[in-house]
Amino acid sequence: MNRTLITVAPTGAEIDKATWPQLPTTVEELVAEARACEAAGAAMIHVHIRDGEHRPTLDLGRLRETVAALRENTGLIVQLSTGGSVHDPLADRLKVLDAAPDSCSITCGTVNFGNDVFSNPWPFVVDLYQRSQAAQVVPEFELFDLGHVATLERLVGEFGLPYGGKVHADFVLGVPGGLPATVPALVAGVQALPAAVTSWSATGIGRGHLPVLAASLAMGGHVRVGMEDNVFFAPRRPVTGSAELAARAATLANHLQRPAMSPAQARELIGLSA
Ligand code: KMH
Ligand code: ZN
Repeated sequence: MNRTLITVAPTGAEIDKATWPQLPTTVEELVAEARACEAAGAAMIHVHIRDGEHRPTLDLGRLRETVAALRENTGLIVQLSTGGSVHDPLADRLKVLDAAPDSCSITCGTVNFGNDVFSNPWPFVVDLYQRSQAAQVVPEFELFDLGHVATLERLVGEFGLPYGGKVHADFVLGVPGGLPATVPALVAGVQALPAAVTSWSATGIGRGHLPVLAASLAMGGHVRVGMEDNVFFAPRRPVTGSAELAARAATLANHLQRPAMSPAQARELIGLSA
């Protein structure tokens, strides 16, 4: 059966805990949210962590503790963000791999990020990619713009396949500065994907969340949901958490006869089964 990988991104680096108290920022809150999302149909978790004041951090000890807690309490594939926040130094972002996750995000280029810049210069992307190969961590290539698709093709062409032999990409649409969260933008991105890509998913930030979710499912893609990308379940109705977003994605996937895949099936999809 043609199944759907649901990835949940419950925290991110941009949403403020004071405004959104349902945002999971402690290890305990993250584990509870992860368990609820797994029960709802998620198979992978994209993780950003926060410090004791709920601010984004890349503290290695905290990252290791988080990976261990998620592995102990869930069956989810644990993907650590190497994107961090726009303020994180590149050197700290490289060190994320030392926390030995199953998977890591690799963003394939620099992009304006609202009033900030999310910096991913080519030499950094190459360094991070080669480190992921050496550390045997399966990357997910984050694509915010069409140029990132071209960079992904160059990366795999020059440096070979990722650890595990599969190429899984994720469109993050709707960041001010990148591709918009619209169906035509998703179609353009998917049409530009290099042949090396073996699976792709998509998420739309904010209002474009549902059109991107539905289009991705209809096009045979996979989906990412969660408070990193979307804090409203409907207009003027804040989410209670990421689990209801995962549940809605699973319901829609069922309707399209592409039910959610298990973590074991997702491992096979992205090259983690070996
Ligand atoms: N927080 C953004 C600046 C990733 O996780 O790899 C970067 C981001 C991408 O969220
Ligand atoms: Zn992220």
